[in-house]
Amino acid sequence: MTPRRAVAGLFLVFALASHTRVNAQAPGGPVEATVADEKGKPVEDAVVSLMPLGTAPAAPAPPTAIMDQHDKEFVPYVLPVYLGTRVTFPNRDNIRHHVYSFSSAKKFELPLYIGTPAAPVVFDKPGVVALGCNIHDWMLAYIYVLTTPFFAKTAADGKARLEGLAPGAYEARVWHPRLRGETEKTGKPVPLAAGEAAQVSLVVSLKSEWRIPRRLVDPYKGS
Ligand SMILES: [Cu+2]
Repeated sequence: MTPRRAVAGLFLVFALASHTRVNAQAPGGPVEATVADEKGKPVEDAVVSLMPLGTAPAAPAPPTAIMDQHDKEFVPYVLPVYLGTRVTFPNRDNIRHHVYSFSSAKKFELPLYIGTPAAPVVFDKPGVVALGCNIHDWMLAYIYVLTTPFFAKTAADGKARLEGLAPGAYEARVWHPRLRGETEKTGKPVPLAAGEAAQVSLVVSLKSEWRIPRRLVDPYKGS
């Protein structure tokens, strides 16, 4: 074999080896999730998560997320985050807000401020954190802290899409601010094969809406 052929042969072996390796790591999914209520109406702002049933995935580096305050509302209404996420609370209004939570998953307070508080708030306990503002009673939002990095929030059509998953066995769960019952009991198995999409439909029972209508308490908001 000439040296040139040997080099070409080596390259081919290397290319085949790396190709095989890529195949072995081909991701599963995407997973298309649909959330509806008992009447079949799509549910927006539901958090669909996938709990790995086998070996736990490598934990990602502590992520960051943003909970805005804009036009005297929290944006978004529901913010799902992975355990350990650092969340900043920028105030985009030219008036002051006073953000607080009494939830056991994270009790904290950001006293009256304008702009962005210097230190983010770290969400290091799983569960539901209900946010409020001391000045504006109607301001309400939720940070939902998950123990899995695989989650997505449903849009107005009740659909959420999860990507970048390793093949394996998962359990799909759903959470919503008005969910009746426990998220742990919403579980549905989702087997995920390499390179194959999967679908999961989740039906939830929701409590009725209890938010204070802003127009009743905000003198500056049109009737
Ligand atoms: Cu406020």
